[in-house]
Amino acid sequence: MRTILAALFFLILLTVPAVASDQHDRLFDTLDRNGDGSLSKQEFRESTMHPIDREKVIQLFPGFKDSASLNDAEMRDRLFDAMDSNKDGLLSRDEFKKVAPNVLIIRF
Ligand SMILES: [Ca+2]
Ligand SMILES: [Ca+2]
Repeated sequence: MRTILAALFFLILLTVPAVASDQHDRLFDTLDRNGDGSLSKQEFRESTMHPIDREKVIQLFPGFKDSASLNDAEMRDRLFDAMDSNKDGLLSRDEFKKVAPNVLIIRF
């Protein structure tokens, strides 16, 4: 019995991140309105149904310590630039999934 419980527990541990990742994929697809596989700044601006968790942003990007006075749209633009690690002006799926789940309040 105990073995079965342990096995179940492991199964749950293995499944949960996969499910979350799948949801983040779907969120990315929802935001990618023109379906070109990357998010433009405009597409990311429209993700306002997922508010920014400012404290988490500051934890991840210390440069945001002075961002308290920014409004939500300005914050989103600046966050976009911070997430765009290869600076090509677009968020790839990887760039998005690396940061967005930590800094956006995502309600599925
Ligand atoms: Ca797009
Ligand atoms: Ca990029």
